[in-house]
Amino acid sequence: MPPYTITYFAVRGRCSAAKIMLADQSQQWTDIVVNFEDWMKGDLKATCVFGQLPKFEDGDLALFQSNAILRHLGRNHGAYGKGAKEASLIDMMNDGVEDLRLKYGRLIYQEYETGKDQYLKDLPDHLSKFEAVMARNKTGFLVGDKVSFADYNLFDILLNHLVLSDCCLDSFPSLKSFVGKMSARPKIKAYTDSDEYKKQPINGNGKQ
Ligand code: GTS
Repeated sequence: MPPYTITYFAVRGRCSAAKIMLADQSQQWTDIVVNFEDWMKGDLKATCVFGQLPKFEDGDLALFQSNAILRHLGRNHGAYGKGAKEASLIDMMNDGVEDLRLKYGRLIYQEYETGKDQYLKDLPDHLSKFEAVMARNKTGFLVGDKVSFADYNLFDILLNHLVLSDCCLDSFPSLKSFVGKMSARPKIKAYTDSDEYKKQPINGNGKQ
């Protein structure tokens, strides 16, 4: 039995970064896929701490909140920096990814038809912050010289943005190189090439 279980809807959504991380760290997990009709019955929702998925189980530990899940995996698999300072910087960068993910989610779920042009105009300003950190660090990772959970999270949200606009990284050489190198990591490539990954839509409303 794999040690981890992930309960979520049939989308990549907020689980994709964790799954990419698990694949890259040679970990296995069991997926429990919840369909919307079952979710609407409310029984599972009532058991979720914040009434939402994803739910992540590591043995008898049940976790909610996708970023708490990433942090847990960072601790379990040595992807949380070397020492307290790096860990704090990784937290900071992951919070920056969360800010971008929230903006992306607002576009996808609330403003896709009316807000896409403006979103793409504003995007370089957001990406430039990550570009600066990545360029300054020079290791190909956000913090330190080893991949962290924040890198997997950034990688995942950048993949979503490349679907939104395939040229969005053209002015950001460090981010473009980061995505190229992360995509080429053999276990990530095997996972993102898999039917399991490809068959799932990025978002629940089919917009991307
Ligand atoms: N902050 C939470 C996290 O990061 O895990 C947000 C979780 C969340 O928004 N879950 C949505 C949900 O459960 C699904 S998704 O947005 O991740 O696709 N929605 C159903 C509901 O009843 O709220």
